[in-house]
Formats: sequence, structure tokens, C-alpha cells
Amino acid sequence: MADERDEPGVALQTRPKTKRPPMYKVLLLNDDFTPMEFVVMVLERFFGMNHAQAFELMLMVHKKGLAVVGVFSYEIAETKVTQVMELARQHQHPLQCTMEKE
Ligand code: TYC
Repeated sequence: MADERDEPGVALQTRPKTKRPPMYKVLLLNDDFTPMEFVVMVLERFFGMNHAQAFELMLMVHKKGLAVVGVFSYEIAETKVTQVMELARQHQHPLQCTMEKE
């Protein structure tokens, strides 16, 4: 028996036209010089992590080379990257923070 897809005059449910905005991953990269405590402080200050979460994520970056620290809208991700890079620059640490589309 034909299902409703085959029946003339029966409207298919259409997808809502509102598209979700693209989201962006903020990535933290390892290096050999930035002090671990500085990275932990950055994660606490700009990414709302408690000390244990920040320490765990810092160690993950240290061991794996990089990690996603959060996913945000474009403007928020860009602000986080700028804040991290600016603080690292002020302290003369080579810490790198970037963003990429999810
Ligand atoms: N690898 C650094 C060290 O041994 C620590 C570090 C961790 C640096 C994470 C950057 O994103 C980073 N001092």
C-alpha cells in the first residue's frame, strides 16, 4: 500500500527555514615554553573552568599537542582567541590559540 509520500495532495512536512548559525571550535596548541600554570590560569579565566578541569585540559594539550577548549558562535570564539593571544603576548609566552569551523 502506498504511504503518504506517494499520495498526491499530501504535503510533506517541510524543514523550518531558520538555520542554526555555524559554530566554531576554539583550539589550544601545545608548545615547549608556556608555563603549565599560565595555561591553567587562561582556561580558568576565559573558559570558566574550575582548577581541576583546567589542569586536566592543560595536561591533555601538553600530551596530545592540542585540544578543543570550547565551541562558540563566531563572535564569541573570536573574542576568546583574541583574549588568550593578547594575554600570552603580554607575558611573552608563545601560546597559540586558534578557531575552526565545527
Ligand atoms: N608544554 C608546556 C610545558 O611543558 C605546557 C603547555 C601546555 C603549553 C598546554 C601550552 O597549550 C599548552 N611547559
